[in-house]
Amino acid sequence: MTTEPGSASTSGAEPADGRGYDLVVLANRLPVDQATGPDGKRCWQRSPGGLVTALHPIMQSRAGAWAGWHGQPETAPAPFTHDGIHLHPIELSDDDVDAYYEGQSNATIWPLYHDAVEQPVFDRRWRQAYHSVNHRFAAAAARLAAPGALVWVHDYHLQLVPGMLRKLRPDLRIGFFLHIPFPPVELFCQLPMRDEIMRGLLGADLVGFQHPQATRNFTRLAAHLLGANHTGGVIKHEGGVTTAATFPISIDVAGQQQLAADPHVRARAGEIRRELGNPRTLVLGVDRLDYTKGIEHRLAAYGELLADGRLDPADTVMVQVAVPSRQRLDQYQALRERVERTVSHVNGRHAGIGRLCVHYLHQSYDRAELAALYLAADVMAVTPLRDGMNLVAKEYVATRTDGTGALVLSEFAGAAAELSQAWTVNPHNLEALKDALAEAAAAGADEQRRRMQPMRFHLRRHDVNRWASAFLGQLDRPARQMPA
Ligand code: GDG
Repeated sequence: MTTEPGSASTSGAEPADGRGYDLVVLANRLPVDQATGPDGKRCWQRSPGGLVTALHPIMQSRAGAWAGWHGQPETAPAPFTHDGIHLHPIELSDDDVDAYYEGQSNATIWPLYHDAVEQPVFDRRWRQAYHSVNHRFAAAAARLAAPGALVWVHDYHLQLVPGMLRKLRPDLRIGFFLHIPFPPVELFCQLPMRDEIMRGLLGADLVGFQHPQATRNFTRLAAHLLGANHTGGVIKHEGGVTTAATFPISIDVAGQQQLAADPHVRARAGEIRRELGNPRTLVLGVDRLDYTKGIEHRLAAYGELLADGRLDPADTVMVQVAVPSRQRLDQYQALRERVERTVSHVNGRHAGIGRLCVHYLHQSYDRAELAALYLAADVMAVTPLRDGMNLVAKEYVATRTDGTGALVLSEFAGAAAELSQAWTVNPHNLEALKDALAEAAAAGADEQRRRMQPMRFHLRRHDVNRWASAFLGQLDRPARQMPA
């Protein structure tokens, strides 16, 4: 569904009774993107993605509001209603985008929280911007929330918000969910903002993580840095109580299965295989072009398998979708150059006329095309060096409704805790990665089904709706009912 920016239909963002909203979601981005409609006019379109899909029905039934950036460094549009959700754009200037978003969020916190697989950059100016943008979000939530409302804050961009909001509105129940890993004490302590971030997070009643290791890292840090007491995930600090718990995110499994059954998607999967010359083995990678995703490790392993003769370049093809991401940052530009060099190296050595070994696609695709790729792929290679969850792995499993397909999955993806029947691997161990890819490529349909079936069973019971209800259900519980 689309709505014109600034049109009359966008009014009514404030509740008529002026009481405020019972559920407020804060995330760096609003759940809509600006697009051009069929009539050539600018409009808003719901963003793709599980978070939006999961929260949509809950937001509608609870009279929810969502505050976030609309994606352009310019004056924020007036609040508007889209698809039954009240949207409140938060303004970011050019400098904010530079310092809060690209700097502190994506050049300091992102690499540090991912095991510092790239060197985090520290800059005082970015920290000031992070503080001031976080305050802008907290102030917006304080204005929007009804008395006693639930406020759900998302991700590493907004870690100071719970503490700031607690001061502004002590009546609220505040939840925070971190979509990325939470690092161990030794790494976190490098952060010049470490105390401020911990105090910010401890402003929440409930802090959720993707993986039990992240939850443990957080409770240990609270004790180590701030001397907080903790038992069984319940942290007591300066008169407040925060529960830390694990809520592994998931996908819209039913929606993914529907896509997998769509005749157009199935036909497209067949067409993709034909266009690739009907290979015996199609290996697929789908990632944002990010240094955490282990794309180089995967390409190196694949190249060596071709060179060793363990995979035959005449009947094996790899498709690597590398969705453009954070392109203004130096580390991402350097990664792109390295990946593109490796792709041409593998193709230069093993391709033939009219027969590539690696199809590298630095583009983004719609969900139907991705689903067709998942259906077409014999082996799905998900090899991050560190990943909060990795939804691509779950999407692949959910799409393979006939139980075929082989998932090679890094043990450093949060998803590995649930998808344990995959070929799990340490992507830093090149020989192990080569073995996992070769074994997955050689697996017969029985072996594939034996592994896929329990993973599919698990996902059907743990979809994104269950994730959202579990988090909000726990947040909604009065504090005295929290485990002591
Ligand atoms: C962060 C954490 C955590 C991919 N290409 C296209 C496209 N996608 C979709 C996939 C998938 C999503 O993007 C990627 O999610 P991931 O989980 O794999 O990775 P991050 O972007 O790094 O997400 C991660 C996640 O948050 C959720 O908590 O799992 O660990 O890093 O759904 O299908 N979507 C479209 N076009 C594409 O070309 N529309």
